[in-house]
Amino acid sequence: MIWNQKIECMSRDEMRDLQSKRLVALVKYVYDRVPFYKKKMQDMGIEPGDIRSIDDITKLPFTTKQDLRDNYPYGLQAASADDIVRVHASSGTTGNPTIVGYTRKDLDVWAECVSRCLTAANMSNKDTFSVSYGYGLFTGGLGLHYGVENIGAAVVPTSTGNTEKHLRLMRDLKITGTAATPSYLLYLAETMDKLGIKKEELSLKSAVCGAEPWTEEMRQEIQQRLGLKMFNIYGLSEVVGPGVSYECDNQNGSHICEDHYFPEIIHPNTLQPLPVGQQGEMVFTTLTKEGMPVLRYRTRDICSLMEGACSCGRTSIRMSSIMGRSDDMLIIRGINVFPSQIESVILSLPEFEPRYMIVVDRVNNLDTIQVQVEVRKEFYTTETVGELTLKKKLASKLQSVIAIKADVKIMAPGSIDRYQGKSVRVIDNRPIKNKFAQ
Ligand code: DLL
Repeated sequence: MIWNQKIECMSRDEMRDLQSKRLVALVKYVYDRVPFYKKKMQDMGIEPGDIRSIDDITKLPFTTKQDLRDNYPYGLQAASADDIVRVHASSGTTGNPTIVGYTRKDLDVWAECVSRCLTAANMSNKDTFSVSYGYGLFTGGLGLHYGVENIGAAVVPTSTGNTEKHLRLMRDLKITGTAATPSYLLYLAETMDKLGIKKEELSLKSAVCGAEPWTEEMRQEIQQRLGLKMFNIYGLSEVVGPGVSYECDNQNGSHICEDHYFPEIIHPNTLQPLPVGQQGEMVFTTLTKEGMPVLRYRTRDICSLMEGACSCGRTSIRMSSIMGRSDDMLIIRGINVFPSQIESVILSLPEFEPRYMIVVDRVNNLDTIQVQVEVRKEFYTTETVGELTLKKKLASKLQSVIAIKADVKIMAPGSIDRYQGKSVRVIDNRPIKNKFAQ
């Protein structure tokens, strides 16, 4: 089934024309409304008239997460405040979070893209669908929610946590589809084993998974354990949220909603565009966004583009799965964590040395994070009570900043490896590293 036959199966030439028309309008729109882009373009010696087709996109400036932070909160917003109807925010590092405002039309486009994804995952108005992404500033929960309603399926907004209740609802409401991080689905499978619930007691057909990288091995295991088919959904809050691209029944690359989000692959160091098929950093331009459009936003996600019609009938360009990230952001259970956030917490407490090691692992299919940190001599104690107090203090402060629970391991003074050159602060033992090996 295809949600929007006209767009999803459009000829390549027609799509190029549509993208060109939209890019020309977008560039004029941001030049007139966002001083940041006007200045960037002026500095590069270009003006809106120089952009005549989608092929001119490489003349335009890039946008980075840092640009969004530097212009916190609304510096890159193009629509007037009166027209903004929703605001999401992505996790901040030590600095400002990134704020994204949406107009009514932006929300409609978002629901349209998520509808394409859900339809590709064989969901329709006959289905009951639970959304296990967090509802809140994170775009996962509400992003999926309105897509499910838009296709006429019944949405069950379970959100995160409360897995036993979710399982009971899955069984009793005959839920046929769910959206979750892959690691949550594995956790769900484990909980079923613990409670003695068999997959045959559930009616699950499809799962729409994203927000973190996952392997084919993980897909096979989840599909087998839950008796469903797993479909990738990709997206990022700065561009819109989930629904930038999605998998079809062929599970061979994710179809990009390229009438709204124009993809390019660049070399992360030289910033030069790379040919289709080559691996590099994904860059998106939001062709139709009103609230906070972005020109050539550097996602830091490493993947490649795949051309050629898919046997599902869709003609849109596809992207491979994400191989890693070109920066050092860790994604732990779908939540973005920056080592710098952890460092700043450690540095804010007088009891600790700025010597630490972050160990990320996957235990029983769930991401874990351990922060090993050296205690200053004057605070060091081998007494259990004293150690526990230190542990608790750091753990609770960390949780309030990174929004997930970290296991704190108190280390004796001088016990963490010292490095002469660049220090190693993160050990990621998971099967997929979220870091681009440069
Ligand atoms: O994670 C939006 C989302 C929610 C996507 C629910 C899919 C499902 P952010 O919190 O801004 O937004 O994080 C965006 O997460 O740049 C990727 O590194 C990673 N990511 C998102 N989807 C996938 C995926 C949401 N399907 C960052 N595969 C992105 C691999 C993904 N990584």
